[in-house]
Amino acid sequence: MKKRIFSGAQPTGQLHIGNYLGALKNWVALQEEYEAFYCIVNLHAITLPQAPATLKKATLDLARIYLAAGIDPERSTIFIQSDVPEHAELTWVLSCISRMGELERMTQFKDKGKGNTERAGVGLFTYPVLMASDILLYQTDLVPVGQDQKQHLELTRDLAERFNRDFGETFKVPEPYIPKIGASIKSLQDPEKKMSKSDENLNGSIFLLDDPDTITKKIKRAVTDSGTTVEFDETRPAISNLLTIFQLTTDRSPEECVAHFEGKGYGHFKTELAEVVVEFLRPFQERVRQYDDESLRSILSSGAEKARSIASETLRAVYSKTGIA
Ligand code: ATP
Ligand code: LTN
Repeated sequence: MKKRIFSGAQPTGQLHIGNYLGALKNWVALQEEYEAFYCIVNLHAITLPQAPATLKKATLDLARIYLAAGIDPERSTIFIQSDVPEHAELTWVLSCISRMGELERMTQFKDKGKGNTERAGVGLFTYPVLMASDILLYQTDLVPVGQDQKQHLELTRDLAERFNRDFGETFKVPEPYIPKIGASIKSLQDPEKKMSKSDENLNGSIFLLDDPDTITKKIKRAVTDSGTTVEFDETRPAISNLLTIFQLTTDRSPEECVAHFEGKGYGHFKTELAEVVVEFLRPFQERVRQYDDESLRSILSSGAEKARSIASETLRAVYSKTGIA
């Protein structure tokens, strides 16, 4: 039996190169070896306000992006979270064994709630419990995510262990898969912050669907550190971040990248990086246009059916162990 992986992204905003290098790229690579479930987490999306029509469109567009990135629907299951009602149902049960204190410690809640707990939505607070349900319903072995999701993964493991201890062995306790390089791509405008879909400064992110001109402008405008050499250097986070993007989009070793730019300055480096990123995204952008809504709907509907057959079995076990059914 193949081991199982589960991951998801929210249909909010536009996907950026950080989402791709930190997560999607690994989803594609891992589907060879694992039985994979890739979810479009629309229920997570509404933890912050979304315009209904925009959310609907973004949900289908994200399926298009999964496919264009190389997720093969013949091999992996792609589905929309709300098509499998078990996700919301298990969330209720798990929220009854979650503690206020542990959810209060989640840094994403503090960041996205902007520190104002009085006004933050309850859904934003319980967001990690829904994420734990996503993962645990599929008896997942491995969860490929970026660095920002590590804490949510730890909570998921704690909830699985607590439930197993209190009600008997029910859930597999999943492991995170966080890449060594690229797990936290930084904003081009502020290398102290991660590249984020919700960043108001659009110049900080290279979106997967940005046109060549926009990509080139954003890279040319990217902040750099003092110093002139193109090297990985912890004290120069801006250049290190750009070099990481170069490394991952050209599939070279760090040493090769540094050697390649020896004796060259920031200007030369940025010009070449822009060319590389444009060419890297070009075939992806061509593929995105290939999927019509009809074929997407058909892929998502078979995905939901497959997902549901597994999720319902886990939920049945949970209801039986807790005395609900
Ligand atoms: P936001 O960027 O607004 O914080 P998000 O992280 O909630 O959005 P999702 O689309 O749900 O965005 O994330 C999809 C995946 O991309 C997750 O696994 C997440 O860890 C990863 N990811 C997000 N930002 C980065 C980044 N800057 N570098 C590497 N991986 C990232
Ligand atoms: N919280 C994640 C998205 C997400 C997810 C999941 C990732 C929701 N459910 C289950 C992995 C497994 C984020 O990236 N913002």
